[in-house]
Amino acid sequence: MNSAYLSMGSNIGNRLEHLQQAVQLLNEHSSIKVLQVSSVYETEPVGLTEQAKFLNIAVELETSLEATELLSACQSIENKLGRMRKIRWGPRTVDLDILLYNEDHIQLEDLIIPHLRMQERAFVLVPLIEINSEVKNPVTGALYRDEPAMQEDGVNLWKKVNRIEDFLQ
Ligand code: GSY
Repeated sequence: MNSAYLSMGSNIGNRLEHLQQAVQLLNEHSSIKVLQVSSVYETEPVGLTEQAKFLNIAVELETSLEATELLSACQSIENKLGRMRKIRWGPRTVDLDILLYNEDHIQLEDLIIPHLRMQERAFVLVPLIEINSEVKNPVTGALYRDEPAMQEDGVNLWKKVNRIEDFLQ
């Protein structure tokens, strides 16, 4: 069985509902089991700053899928939820990014793991550290909780989540 961490974000429409539906669809996949969901954080947009605030979460899962198969599963969930992303770095209905897959270092054209620049983004790190404070960059061995980006502003607790069941209801 493989272990993976995902980051999810939404800044269009009913942001919480999009994240809930994405987690539900992941969990309904016959080869994926969602183990943990972080609290929901409202975050200032990074990249294109003139857009609505995001809701972001991190998810831990186990899966028998290979990393590329997990990527396809994530993309099909994005498509099912009507992902709109007309502008690069711009608003999106829901975004599912694979952050870590086991301790693998993957460099394919469409899949880079650890996720590129994840260590520079508080909106990724804060939810991730909430579900596992010991998680390390598999390439450098550095603890993600020690990254300077963890100290940045712009990531605020929006909804505390203690159990997956609470998140999905
Ligand atoms: O990389 C994911 C999409 N995205 C986000 C996001 O999820 N949250 C915040 N706060 N800013 C973002 N900029 C982009 S692009």
